[in-house]
Amino acid sequence: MERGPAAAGAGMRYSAQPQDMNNLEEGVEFLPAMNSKKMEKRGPKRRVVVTVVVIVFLLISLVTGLLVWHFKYRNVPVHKVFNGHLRVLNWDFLDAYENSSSPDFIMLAKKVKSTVEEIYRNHADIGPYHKETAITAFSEGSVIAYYWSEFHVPKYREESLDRAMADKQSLVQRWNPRLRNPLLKVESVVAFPVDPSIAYSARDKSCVFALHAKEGEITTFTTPGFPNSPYPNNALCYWALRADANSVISLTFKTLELEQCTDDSDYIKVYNSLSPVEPHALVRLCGNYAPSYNLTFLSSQNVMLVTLVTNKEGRFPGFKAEFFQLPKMKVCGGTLKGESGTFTTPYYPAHYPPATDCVWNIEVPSKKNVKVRFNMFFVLEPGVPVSSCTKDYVQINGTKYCRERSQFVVASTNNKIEVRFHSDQSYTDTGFSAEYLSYDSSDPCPGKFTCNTGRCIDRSMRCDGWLDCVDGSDERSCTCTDQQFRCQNGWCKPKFWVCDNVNDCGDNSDELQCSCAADSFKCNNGKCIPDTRKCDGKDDCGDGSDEGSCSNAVHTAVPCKEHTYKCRSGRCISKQNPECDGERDCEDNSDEENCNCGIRSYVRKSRIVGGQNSDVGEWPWQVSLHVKGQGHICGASLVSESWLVSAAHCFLQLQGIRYSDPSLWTAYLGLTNQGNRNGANVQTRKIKRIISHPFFNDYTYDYDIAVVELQSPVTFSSVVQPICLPDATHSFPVGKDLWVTGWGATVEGGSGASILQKAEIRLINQTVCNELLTDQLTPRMMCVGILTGGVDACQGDSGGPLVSVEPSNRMFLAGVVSWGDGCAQRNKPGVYSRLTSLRDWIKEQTGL
Ligand code: 4AZ
Repeated sequence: MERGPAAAGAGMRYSAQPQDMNNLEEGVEFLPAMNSKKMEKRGPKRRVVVTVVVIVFLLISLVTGLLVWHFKYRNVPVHKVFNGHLRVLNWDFLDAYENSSSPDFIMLAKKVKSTVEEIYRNHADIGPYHKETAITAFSEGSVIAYYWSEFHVPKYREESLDRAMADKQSLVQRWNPRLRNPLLKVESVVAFPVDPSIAYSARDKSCVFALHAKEGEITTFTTPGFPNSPYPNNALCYWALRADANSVISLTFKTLELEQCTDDSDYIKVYNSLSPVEPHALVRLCGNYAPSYNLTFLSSQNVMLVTLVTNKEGRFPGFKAEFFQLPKMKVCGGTLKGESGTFTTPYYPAHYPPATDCVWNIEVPSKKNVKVRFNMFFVLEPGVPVSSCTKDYVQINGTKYCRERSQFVVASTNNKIEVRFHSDQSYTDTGFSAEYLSYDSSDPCPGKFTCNTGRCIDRSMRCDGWLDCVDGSDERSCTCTDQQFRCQNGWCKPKFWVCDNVNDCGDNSDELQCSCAADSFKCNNGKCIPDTRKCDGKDDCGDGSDEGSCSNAVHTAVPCKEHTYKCRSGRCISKQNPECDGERDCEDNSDEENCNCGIRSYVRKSRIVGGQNSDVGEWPWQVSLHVKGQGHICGASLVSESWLVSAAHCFLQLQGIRYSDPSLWTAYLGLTNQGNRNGANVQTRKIKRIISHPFFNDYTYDYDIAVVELQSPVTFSSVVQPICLPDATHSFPVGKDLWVTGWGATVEGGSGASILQKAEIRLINQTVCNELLTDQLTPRMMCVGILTGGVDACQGDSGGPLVSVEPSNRMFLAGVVSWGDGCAQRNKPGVYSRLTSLRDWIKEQTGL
């Protein structure tokens, strides 16, 4: 807008120009035109002069152009910094070398510096461009010196400098005839280019720390100000860690909370060297990690460097880390004999050290065969092509294994097997935990089914519809039972998976018979409507699903129906599940209010695979309700600072005890392990009020819901967060995977778990489930489970959350654990109170 008048002004000035020129023409007297005849008369002499002048002029222009190009473009100096290290052979290490201001350090640094400068001088591609070198540290062996060197090199010489610096043959000490015995004998000079911004700030000593491990002690260090104030912005911090000679360092980050990872976010890098060079980087960390995530790293020598690089914004707590020294590992691997046994990568589950090679020679009794089962396998390194294992790997019978893998088995056809492990200089992972077993070649899995991969699985898993063998061999050549549906590709799947909107067969044949005609739309409730009625602003399905996910839908007001979302203003919008999805759908933004819920604080979860133990902070809304003298009785979900949602049946009078009396109960929040109720992050609250639904029927368990008010509000933290309550119109489609959590019995009739358990289960069609559960379902209930059995909630899980991860990644409370016909039995899914049917009552009671 501001450019308008100026442009108009400019236009006016230009349009005035012809007029001005006319004015000028009036007063200007032109010289008389040259006479061509006169020119000719002056003859060839004049022509030669003109030609010479023109040629000279052209030559001057050419030279000037070349000079400008040379100085401005070709000769433009590039600023380059290299980090490196070298070994001094004829020198002994002194403790004083750990202190860069000690006279001993300064003296040796001077000598090393002049040796490095001499090496550079002797190389035509390096010497002329060298500006400065500084020695930053020394470590044992005899003496290893760490340095950085700065160069100013013209652009066209940059490549040859890079090549010379990367070539170990060129960075060698030349024999100098003047100095028969050089003062310092150096070898293994290596250098790597670094980002100049990192190298430069190393000169600022305000965030540089040097620490030496003390024998038998753990040394702790933190980011500046941790935990009371955030670490500084625009900072570069260095922690040089050292241990005694012949020791290695074990470093563990106890807590780590940095800015969420993006390309230019704050990060920590740990190096297996005192030089921050990429080929020696062990790990790059950003974001936050669950406390149970293993963040222990091992060095291969007695030094390590931790760097923190921060950008100009953000306030994050930082880290607390500890390290100690260990004797250097002498051998890795060995001979393993016997029927069976276990072995792991060094220091498992800590990250294995870099530059390590181990060989295990396994031998079981003759006449038997041997197989190795990897129960955990994390050998993941960034930058490795998908189809190969070029860096760290495990090798058996000539095949290399790397990356993250779920349980796998490698078998041998005789009684011996050799397992090799290799880690290179950079980036390490947690490694593997494996067992070896001898087996009879005629019966590799006694009492079990043998997958084609060699893995043994329970016989009950054969032909149950689930792919338990990674190659699917447990589901091949099956005869489908009465309760199974035969897919077109021959697989057998439980009949209840048919028409559940999930392609269970793989060829979609379980979803075909139930699809609507070609020009019609299938609603989430199974109803078919003509395509033309989709996204027309009217709820034609009856569940609003035809008006959800309408691309570019303008959420103009539509007539309010049972399944349309009502904004606070009273207007209804056609979008399905608009609450807290990050988009403003209501004019008054009421769909995005009160959305501080359903998000976990920890982004990186622990990599416990196969197990059902939860991580600390994984379900921060999970509450454990205890009764005095009886321990954990029921679960509940935190929905605000002061309110919980639980099941009404938890508060029934039983054996003369009035469980509806609030004074009997204590709520534990932020709890994962029942044995750790006094943990620092656990919050304990007494109960002020218990309000059970007035229609709760203790025979049918209809309306099995209660809201519980805490005596004082909790403080939200990394392990205490509320879950989102869905709107009454929220749709959870049949077939959706949901999570149930609790400390209930792990087998029917068994005892409760001490670690919070989690299970992923599916929402089952209401009609199908009502048939399975002999007509016991009411509209306030829903069935969720795995119909083949084995995964379910159980006694003690009651009152606890059933949550759904929505497309926005926010989690919503879909149900409350209520009842079931036993636990985890085939075709007997668990029954949950349906949150959406009870939502209005929750609002009436709590205002939420
Ligand atoms: C119970 O007794 C209970 N299988 C809770 C859930 C289920 C069964 C029993 C579902 O609290």
